[in-house]
Amino acid sequence: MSDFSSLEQETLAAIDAAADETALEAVRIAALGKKGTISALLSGLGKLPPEARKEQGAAINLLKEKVTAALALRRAGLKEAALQARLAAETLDVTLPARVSPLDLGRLHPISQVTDELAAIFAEMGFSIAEGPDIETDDYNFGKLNFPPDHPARDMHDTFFLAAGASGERKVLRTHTSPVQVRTMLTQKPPIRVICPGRTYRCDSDQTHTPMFHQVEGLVIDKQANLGHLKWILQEFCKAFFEVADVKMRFRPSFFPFTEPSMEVDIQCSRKGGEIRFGEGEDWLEILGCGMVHPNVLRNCGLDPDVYQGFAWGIGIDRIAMLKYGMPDLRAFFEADIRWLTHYGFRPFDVPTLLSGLSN
Ligand code: 2NL
Repeated sequence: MSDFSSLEQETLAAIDAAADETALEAVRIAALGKKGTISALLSGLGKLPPEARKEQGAAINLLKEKVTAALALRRAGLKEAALQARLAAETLDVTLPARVSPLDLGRLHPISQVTDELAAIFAEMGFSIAEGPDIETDDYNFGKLNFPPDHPARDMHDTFFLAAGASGERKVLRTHTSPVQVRTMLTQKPPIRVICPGRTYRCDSDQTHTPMFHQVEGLVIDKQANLGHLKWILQEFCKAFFEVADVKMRFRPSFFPFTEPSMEVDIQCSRKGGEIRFGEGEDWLEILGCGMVHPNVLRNCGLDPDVYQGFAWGIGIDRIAMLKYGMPDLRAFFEADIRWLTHYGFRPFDVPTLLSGLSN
């Protein structure tokens, strides 16, 4: 009589050692598959004499039953272990606080916020927004705006000049947003009411100047546009922007090549304990420049100064943002420090409107 005990031991050991259902299936095929060890024994039975066949047949069948039972047991064990592992891995602690969404974490830069506030204020007064390229021609940035060829603002110290192109034309990084208004006058028929917010560049860097800064300029062109309208618009703007019921303003004569007359505007404020407040107090703070568009500028932009007149103004966005939101250091605006942005930034869905409030 043959002894199948070593085959039995090996097969049962392999069943025990199978780490997962795939490995177990391989063991099953090696023993009970068509070419498996036990199947081979069974198909060898036919060659034996009848007595031996009966005896061996019974022994092989017993082995087969043991192996089949061991396979079933191990398979059930592996299934249960896999289920337990999945349950452990997919456990969800419903008592944990909800994850903070990116919408709650993200912040708008104060410059974006203030630009949106300006858009809301001037949209209410019927202005549209115009934009233009940061890289401008010398003519749009200076020439059309009545800068004499030797004007100091064209000097290397203020203007970033780009290398001359094939035509010999030397472009500049715009030093103000006025070229956007030039483009507007050249392409649109009056009446014109636009504001032009955007980046501007001057080769200047210290505590209160950065080489890139932001400006918003406004332009109104019509047959009767006059200084009375300008004063009213700026008054309404200051009240809306600084969110105060009333504000005193002071217009001082000044000079810009592109306006005549030209004025600088101060607004009333109080300075107590290092804090600036608007709409109260006896101090003055300069916030913008303005004037009637120079007839040469109108002419340069295709408008007849005997038919049309207009006014314009320019404000530094960074500066009024610092004033309104009490940010003491201009340079922090451009340092991309997430702690600063978390402190001074604005929630993206708190869209400023005059109805819901600009800044709350
Ligand atoms: C300032 C002064 C100003 C303008 C900008 C302007 C534009 C055109 C024609 C006439 Cl196309 N004027 N813009 C006018 C007066 C002042 O800005 O100190 N800004 C910070």
